[in-house]
Amino acid sequence: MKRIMTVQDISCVGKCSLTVALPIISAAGVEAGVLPTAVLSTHTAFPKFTFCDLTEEIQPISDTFSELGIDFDAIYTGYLGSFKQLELVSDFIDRHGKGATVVIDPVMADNGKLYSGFTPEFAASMAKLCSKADLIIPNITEASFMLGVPYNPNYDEAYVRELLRKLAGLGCRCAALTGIGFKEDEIGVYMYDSEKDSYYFYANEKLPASFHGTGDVYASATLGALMRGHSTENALRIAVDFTLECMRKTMQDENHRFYGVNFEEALPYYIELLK
Ligand code: PXL
Repeated sequence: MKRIMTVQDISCVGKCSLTVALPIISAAGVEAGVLPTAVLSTHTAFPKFTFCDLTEEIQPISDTFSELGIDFDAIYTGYLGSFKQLELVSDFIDRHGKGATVVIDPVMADNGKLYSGFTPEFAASMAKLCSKADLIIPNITEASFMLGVPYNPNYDEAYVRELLRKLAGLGCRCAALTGIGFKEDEIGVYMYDSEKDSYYFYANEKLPASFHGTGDVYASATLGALMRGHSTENALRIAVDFTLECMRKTMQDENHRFYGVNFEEALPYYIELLK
């Protein structure tokens, strides 16, 4: 069985980061190790939240893994809360990621705006971490902040390709932009593989709603599919279809909450997609 390590926060309620990554990666039949970077009462889109920083734990945990010879088939990073954490995670990848697939989801912004607590300087540092990745999965807002270019929601295909080449210029092997569509009713992913010098675009239906946590669902589902042996292209496609199904399930639930998606009800579909 493959074993991965995912580095991100625990938000106790809010269906994002680790509470999404763990069940999805487990459902893929992959052992999910976790390195929690912080404990929050909820994610930061709630009007009030607690934040317990776990930065001090990262180095001793990493040292202990080194002493025990524990390594991983993949390292997947999500929400990281500080410059110090970026440094420590970079070191963690160097020490424990030899031969591993490194997936970085530079969680920090959406819809043209940084999430609470993030700055453009942090985005520039996250861009440096991205040089270590086999695959990065930003949305177009995160990509724009990392590259220091204005957010342009009225993109065309040429613009997306240019942005992807610039992202690959950060040093990662593959860069994928999420939330991309060229028609009103489509949304999906556009990827550039710098080794093959090839592009891949896949979109499915765009629903008239948006939910928190779908980026984390998307990245986790991609990682699970990669670990199950799917190509980067197939993994990105499976994650689009699964995320859409999660949103459908949420919309069918008339009592759905305002945060998070009903990914739990779509896990059987994910397992089918992975076959
Ligand atoms: O879903 C991304 C995410 C993860 N973790 C925390 C967040 C967010 C988005 O706001 O606040 C703590």
